[in-house]
Amino acid sequence: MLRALSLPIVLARAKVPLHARTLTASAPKFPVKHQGVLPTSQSPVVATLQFFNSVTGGAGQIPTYRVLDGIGIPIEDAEVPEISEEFARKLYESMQLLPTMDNILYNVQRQGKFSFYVGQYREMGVLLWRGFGIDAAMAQCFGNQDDRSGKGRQMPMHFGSVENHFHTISSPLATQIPQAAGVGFALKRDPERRDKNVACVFFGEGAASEGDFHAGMLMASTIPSPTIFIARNNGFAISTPAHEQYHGDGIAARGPGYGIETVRVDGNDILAVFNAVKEARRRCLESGRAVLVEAMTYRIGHHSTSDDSFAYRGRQEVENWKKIDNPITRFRLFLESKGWWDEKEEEVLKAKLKKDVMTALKRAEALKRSDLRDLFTDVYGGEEPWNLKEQREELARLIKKYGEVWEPWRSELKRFRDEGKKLAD
Ligand SMILES: Cc1ncc(C[n+]2csc(CCOP(=O)(O)OP(=O)(O)O)c2C)c(N)n1
Ligand SMILES: [Mg+2]
Repeated sequence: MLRALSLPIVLARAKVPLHARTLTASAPKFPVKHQGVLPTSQSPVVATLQFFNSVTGGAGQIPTYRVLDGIGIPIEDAEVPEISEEFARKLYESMQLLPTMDNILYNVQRQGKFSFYVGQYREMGVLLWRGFGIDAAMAQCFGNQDDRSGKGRQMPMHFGSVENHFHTISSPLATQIPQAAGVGFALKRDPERRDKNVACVFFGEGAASEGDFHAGMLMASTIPSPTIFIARNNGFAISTPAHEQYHGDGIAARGPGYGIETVRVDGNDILAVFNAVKEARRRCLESGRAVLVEAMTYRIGHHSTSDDSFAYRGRQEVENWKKIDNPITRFRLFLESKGWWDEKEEEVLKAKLKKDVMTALKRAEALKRSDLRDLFTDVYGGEEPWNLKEQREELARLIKKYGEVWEPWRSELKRFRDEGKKLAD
């Protein structure tokens, strides 16, 4: 460091690699008049004392990209993506499926049929779009024998799917972020997948306050790793409003600090999200580097079944948000303007989705849980470690002693496919 500082200031602009030059396109606008650059960076040398607290250098906030206005009409100069009627209808149907599931599962949890429901895990939509299926989602929530995500060992809503390339959701906030940077890097190292696949990670604006967010971004920018970071800024981390979570310009402002291409998008505008993420993916693949997308939205529901959000926000505020910028209504109005949708189809779809979800629910409810033995499998590779062996044997001993004679255990055991009989070696 000292040696670098004592070097004479180089007046000619340093030759910078192509990726560095493209990444500086979104950097702050520095004064035009400058006297060369430092020998160790592209930072222009100026005689004016100036402080910066945001990537825009005081020129205002990072803009939000939008295609549709609040009533589904493309805004001036917006580029409407070329999507077919079939594709657009599929998008709309998937958008409607998610709240249908939310409503029904929320009530089911309230009836005590499973432990917990967390409505803000919007990633279920990604899985449903990829064909995970309502049955698989229900099986996971009930933790029954058809639960391929985790054989009933995860909390409800913690999906995972090998077929759909979806890493299992985990509750500790932000742990997925550095993992994703690692996955992106691994994809790049694999000759079969290099230049074809990227990693994509979702997290809330609250999770972006964790150290793991910064570790993941730094890692992805330095390795570098083709990873798309998608921050869902829904205004709340449970009860903490966004304005108490950060002082800067949201999550997007952090991207350029890491030299990461960044875009802020209206998360309630599906066409804007579609364009932004498609372009993010293209850039990610082309440069082999990370991209950050901040999607702005508002959490209409409570955080989870353990939360009553009216303790910290007004009912009217929520009611207003349901109407303003409602992503489903906006897209529906767009479809109607194209002649791709009408009131009748809306009714038919809603009835069908409700029926599909109820059928899946009844099916999932009736199924047994996986083998109790599965509690001890798949945790580690290779031989069963001594501590798991010890715990498994103890449970087997207790079941032998109380399983038949103590009613709570007798009825509970019947809910498992093996009724706890496979526990012993
Ligand atoms: C490390 C860690 N700390 C605290 C929690 C408790 N917790 C669960 S969700 C949540 C808020 C998350 O907010 P955000 O990332 O904005 O996601 P949102 O719920 O809005 O989708 C908190 C604090 C946790 N799961 N993990
Ligand atoms: Mg949030």
